[in-house]
Formats: sequence, structure tokens, C-alpha cells
Amino acid sequence: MGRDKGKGMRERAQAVLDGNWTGRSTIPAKGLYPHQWSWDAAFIAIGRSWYEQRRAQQELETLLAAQWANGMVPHIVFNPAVPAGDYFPGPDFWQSDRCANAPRGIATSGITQPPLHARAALEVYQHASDRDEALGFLGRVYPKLAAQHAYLARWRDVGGDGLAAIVHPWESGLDNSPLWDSELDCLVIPPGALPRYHRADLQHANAADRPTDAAYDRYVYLAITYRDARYDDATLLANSPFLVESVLFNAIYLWSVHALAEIAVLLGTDPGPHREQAARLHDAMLSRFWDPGCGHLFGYDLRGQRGVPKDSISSMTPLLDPDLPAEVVAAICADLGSPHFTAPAAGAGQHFLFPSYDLEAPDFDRRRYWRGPVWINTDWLVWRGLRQHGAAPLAKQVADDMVALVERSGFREYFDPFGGEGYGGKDFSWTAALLLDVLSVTS
Ligand code: 9WN
Repeated sequence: MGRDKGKGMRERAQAVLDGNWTGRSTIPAKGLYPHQWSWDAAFIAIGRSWYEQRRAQQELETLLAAQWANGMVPHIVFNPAVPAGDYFPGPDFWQSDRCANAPRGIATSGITQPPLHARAALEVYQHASDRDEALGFLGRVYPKLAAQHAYLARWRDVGGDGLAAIVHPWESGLDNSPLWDSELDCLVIPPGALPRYHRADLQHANAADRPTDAAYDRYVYLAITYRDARYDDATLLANSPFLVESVLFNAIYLWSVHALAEIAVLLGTDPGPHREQAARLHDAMLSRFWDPGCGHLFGYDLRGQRGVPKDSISSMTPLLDPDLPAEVVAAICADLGSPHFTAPAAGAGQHFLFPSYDLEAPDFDRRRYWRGPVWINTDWLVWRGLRQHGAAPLAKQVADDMVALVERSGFREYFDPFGGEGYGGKDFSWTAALLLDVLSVTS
């Protein structure tokens, strides 16, 4: 890409982030997502850190100010200035104020999201123009990030091997992925268990792009059962009908544990415990997720005691593990280059890398939320992993496609892998933030 073109896109990306800044944090998109989301905040901080250190730090510190006493970082931090009906489920639904662990005076959801924050904090430091200020920031957030990881180790390691389990599709970040279909299909919603509710999302996005009403009923039902148990961790582990070890969640967790070890070194603290945790997670990911027979990594359903043998972008994210064996790296690259993730017959400009789900699976859907479209955040995670393992040509192809998608359709929430049409939210923050990162690293 030419220097001027890159500069223009960088300026537009910054304008998106600045337009979504609330004074303390950044909303993902106007209308559709009017509060602060957890893993969005990490992606946004990484992008912002290339030009605005203070706001990047503040993004993460605002989120971490809402951390629960048990260490959980909630998946949404609600902005009290936003009218109640603007997002569902809002603070009146989650009722975090009824829970002893929740922070006082800040309304949040009662579940978490992929723990990318230690990685984001490290990158904010690495890109900082004022390193002293950034070191102070690391000193403030380190205990909170360590507590976040301790929470996952204490309360979510249901399998006992170090992997963290999620209790809701919203915790996966890939909410409506076909990965969760069988688990959700098994849910029995008792008559009368669901309140009447209004889907605010459909006022801002095309219903054909969003999850169905049947999926929403299941999301809401799960969240209600946790809320009614006041999000008590022990009850959750014993009873939650949805309990899954997600590949993406754990790959991000491992990447962040490595980052926390690096932060500990910068702060002159012992990185040993983090390195031990990383080694354990690495072993567990391989023994639980890697299927050498078929050459894929699959998640695991702890309630059903079975693997989740569906090929999605989640299976590619172990590339984030710096110690991933060469054989596994090769298998992932082969899968990415196969007709499952790269349309064979399509010419340039007709197909964009990487779909979020297997192009050849019967439940692939090119436009519906997480069931096939390209998302810039999952592309970015795979791009980082490919670069780390020296797969430069494939890394370049995906980086070029991220830029091409945004050039074609703007900073949309997600994109059609065939043709590149943009869907979901407009001026979407993590699309802008991660484009800034790609442009900063590659040009
Ligand atoms: C529910 C904000 C969030 C992302 C998720 C994405 C979507 C929310 C929703 O938007 O989820 O948490 O209302 O659909 O799936 O990954 O963090 O961008």
C-alpha cells in the first residue's frame, strides 16, 4: 500500500476511535454497543497505543476498575449515562449490585470474556513514548492482571489441567459460532423461565446478520440462571448447563500469561509463577485440544464429556503459543490454505481471508454473526500467530486482506468472505484499532 493511502487510512482509523471515545473508555460502536466491552478494550488499547499512550492506558484502567473482588474482569462495564433501553441485556438485567463480589457503584455484567488484557498492557508499554509513565501504569495494573489470571485458575480450571472453562457463549467472544450449537440445543428452557424482553440490537443491525431469536432465548436463559445464583462461582461450576473449554479463550489466556511474565520482569518481580503457568497451559492445550489423527485442535465440552469437532477460526489461534510444535503449526497453516478457509476458485478481490468458520461445513453462513464472516480481530490474532511462527507469506496475505476489506467497505464489524460486503456495526472500534496496529507494524 502506498504511503499516502496508508496515512489516509490511519487518520480515518484514529477518527473512528476518537469518535467512539466517551472520556474514560471507548464504545465498540455507536447504537449497537453503547458501553465498554472487555476484550474490545484490549484490542482498542493496542491500536490506540500507537498514537495516544494516555488513552490506551486509561482504556484498560477503566475496565480494571470494574474488576470483581474474586478477580473476574466482567465482559461489559455499563455507562450510567446511557438510557436503560439502549442495550439489552443492560444493568437492570444483570443486577451486579446484588452481588458481594461486584464493585460498588459500577454496574457490570456477571460473566467474563477472553483475557487479552495482560498482552494489551505489555504492548501499551512497548509502544509508549513516555516509558516512565508506562512503567507506572504497568505497576498499577500488574496486581489486577495477576488477580484476573488467579481467578481463572481458581474458579475456571474445572478439568484440573490448567485450562479455563467458559460458562456462556458470550464469554467466548465468538457468541453465535456453530461451535456452541449442540450444547445450546441440549438446553431445556422450563416454561415461564424467560422474561419478556426486547432485542435492542435489531434496531441497529439487520436481523439476517445477527443471532436468531432462538439463540437469544438460550443466551438469556443461561444468564438468568447465573444471575439468580448471584454469580456464585461454586454454584456456577456445579450447575452451569454450559461448560466448555474454548480453544480461542485458552490460546489468548496463554498468550497473556507469557505477557504477564514479561511485565513481571519489567517490574523487577519474579516471573517464575507465570512461566510455570504458561508451561502448564501449553501442555494442557496440546493434550486436550490437539487431535493428531485429523490434524486439528478442537474445544472440549466438559458437561457432555466430548470434543467439539468443528473447524473454525478458533482452532487457528494456538499459533499465539510461541512454543507450539512445528508439526502443529504446519497443520494449522495447511488448514488455513485449504478449501475450508481459502476459497479455491475465487479470484483476487472476490474472496477475503479468513472466514470465521469452515467454508465447506453445512452450517457455514457467509453473513450471520460468527458463523462465517471475516472478523478483523480473529484475522489479527491469526496474523500475529503466523508472524510469530515465521509464516511470512500467509501473514502478508491476511494483512493485505484486512486492509483491502476496510478499503472496500469501511470500518465495519464484520465482512462477507465472498466479495467483502460489510455487515453489523459501522465505525467499529476494534476494526479501526487493529488496522492501526497492522499499518504500524507493516509500513
Ligand atoms: C454480547 C462488543 C461485543 C463483542 C463480542 C461480540 C458482540 C455482544 C452482543 O459484541 O457481543 O457480548 O451484543 O452481541 O460477539 O465479541 O465483544 O463488540
